[in-house]
Amino acid sequence: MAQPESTSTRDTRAASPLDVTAIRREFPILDVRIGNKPLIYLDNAATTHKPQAVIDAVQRFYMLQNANIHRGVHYLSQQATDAYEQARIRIGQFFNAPSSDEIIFVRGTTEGINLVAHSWGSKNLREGDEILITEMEHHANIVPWQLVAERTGAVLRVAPITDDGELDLDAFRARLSDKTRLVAVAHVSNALGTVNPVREIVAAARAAGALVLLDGAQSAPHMPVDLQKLDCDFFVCSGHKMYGPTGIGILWGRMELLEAMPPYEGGGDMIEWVTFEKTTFKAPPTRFEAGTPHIAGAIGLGAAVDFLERVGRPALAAHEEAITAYAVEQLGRVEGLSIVGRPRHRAGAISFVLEGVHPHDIGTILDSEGVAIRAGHHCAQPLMRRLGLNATARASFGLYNKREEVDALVAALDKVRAMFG
Ligand code: 7TS
Repeated sequence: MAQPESTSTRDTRAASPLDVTAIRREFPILDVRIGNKPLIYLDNAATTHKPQAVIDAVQRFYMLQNANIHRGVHYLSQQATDAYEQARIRIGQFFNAPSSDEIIFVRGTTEGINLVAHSWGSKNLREGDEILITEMEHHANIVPWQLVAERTGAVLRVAPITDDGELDLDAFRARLSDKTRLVAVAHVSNALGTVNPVREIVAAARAAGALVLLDGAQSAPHMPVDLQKLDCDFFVCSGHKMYGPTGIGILWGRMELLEAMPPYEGGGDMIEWVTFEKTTFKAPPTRFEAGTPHIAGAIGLGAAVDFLERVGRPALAAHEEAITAYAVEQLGRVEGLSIVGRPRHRAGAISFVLEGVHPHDIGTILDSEGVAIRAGHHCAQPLMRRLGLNATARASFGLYNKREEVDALVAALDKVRAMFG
């Protein structure tokens, strides 16, 4: 397909040192055809595809290393344990965690937040204490706090966003007080693509004496994440959104906080000593990994971070920034289309509505053109309410997307418009 000239100040080809054609060859699923059309996959905020290296790592585990971990003295058990623990070390390095013992394997972002809410929340929250979130949170960063607030008598407070879909920093600061125990914020909004100002958020929270949990589900796939620079207290993300397997993710927490936190679930592996009267628990991370974990998933996530290191996160971020800017510009030209949210700093996702067409109809018609996007409330119903919408259509980008795919999206949207004339 011919590439149209862009009027964008950022040219993807010039700005991107990524060899997207070569990268695409590493993703077998990108060859799948939807009917007789090539797959145009723009639903990366929901989940990303897996490169061959990740698929191979998972397959290699089941073919050559499969055994339960931490328990056996036999060869395979030691192989499996080594591979699992090596993955933890590599993931710790990838995020520049002070120690890989601070990396806890969980099912994903949702479980990571629930773990903190249950374990840290139940121990530290008292009646009248406050948890501060924002209007743009995913349900995974709302509901666990509501549940712990109900149990403890703590209060959930919400910082508003501006009409551009950015956090209103002054209002955020105004909601902080000596009652605020924890601030829980999306690093990047899944619905709007807004990149939140972490430095300012952390500084303000610290000044109020509150801890900060960052929901990194939508940042870890798109930008370098350096936990020591971010200076937050907890960070959670999902493997499946960063080119790794489903059912695995990480919770990172500062060791002094983790050490003081009670277990989240009880069972095998997390104990030191059990009697019917009393049980003592291992140190983190094992204390928080009861039962047989997703061993293959952790190893697959290790392969995913190796893949991202090889590609290079600054290059990936530059490529995605350019393609997203190009998409904002091209979508802006579609008659009757409004982009929802105009954040100054955006990563990965663009939400939009088309006059007179329900987002679900947009999604269905685009699907018949081979274009996969998402339509709905994006698990952010309070945000939709704030925006006065029931739903949006959302295109979200990954490192393998190219300009021609944005052009195909726009061409398919023109067909939608023609149908609804
Ligand atoms: N937080 C954010 C910011 C997210 O985008 C998501 C998933 C989650 C938490 C939950 O992640 P999980 O892996 O535990 O499910 N977001 C989306 C989405 O935007 N479309 O599908 C899932």
